[in-house]
Amino acid sequence: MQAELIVSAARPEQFPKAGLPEVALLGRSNVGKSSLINRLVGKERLAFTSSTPGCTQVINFYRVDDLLILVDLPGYGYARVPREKTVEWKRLIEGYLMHRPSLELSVLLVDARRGWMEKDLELKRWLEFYKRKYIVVATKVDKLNQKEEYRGLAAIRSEIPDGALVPFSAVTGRGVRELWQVISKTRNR
Ligand SMILES: Nc1nc2c(ncn2[C@@H]2O[C@H](COP(=O)(O)OP(=O)(O)OP(=O)(O)O)[C@@H](O)[C@H]2O)c(=O)[nH]1
Ligand SMILES: [Mg+2]
Repeated sequence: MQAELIVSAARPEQFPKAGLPEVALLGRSNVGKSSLINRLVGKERLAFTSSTPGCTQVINFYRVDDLLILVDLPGYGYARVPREKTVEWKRLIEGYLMHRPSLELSVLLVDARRGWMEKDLELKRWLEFYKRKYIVVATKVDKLNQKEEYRGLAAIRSEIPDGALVPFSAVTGRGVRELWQVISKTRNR
């Protein structure tokens, strides 16, 4: 699989020309968006990851095999980001989510241990309101034992209309194949 960064956009004016179908990764800071991208394409250091939340502050567009573009959006819900940054973030993200014609699917990442937080639900309602197609991925499932996982996934599922949820781990690779299947299915519809 070939994957490369095409552009890092700090403002909507810097988005690349819309072309290939795009799949956007959304979720709180530190939930594992960049790690998921790396695992999906099988490259350890394509997207920059960090244990410090708020690491990705721009929208990164990664082209995969001349087939589609994975879009790594900056995470939300990080309290130490100053207020004016939050406003900028909203303009950047909403500018992308509302107006991007090539956006085919949003992947909403939720930490399997924490479940839904208010900001996640806000974003989920927002996607539903604007009729954007999305799927939910529960991240970091490797950190849970069987019982915790069962409970965690059930709690996340309870908020999804059709109950479709992909349990994922960037550490073990669990969910990679299933996520690719979901992505190609939406694309062929
Ligand atoms: N155990 C475990 N750790 C993970 C997993 N995915 C990510 N992490 C860790 O969680 C931290 C954050 O991961 P990132 O991929 O940088 O998170 P992000 O959502 O891109 O964060 P922002 O760019 O700040 O929005 C890093 O320390 C990762 O190593 C996972 O599946 N399992
Ligand atoms: Mg990131």
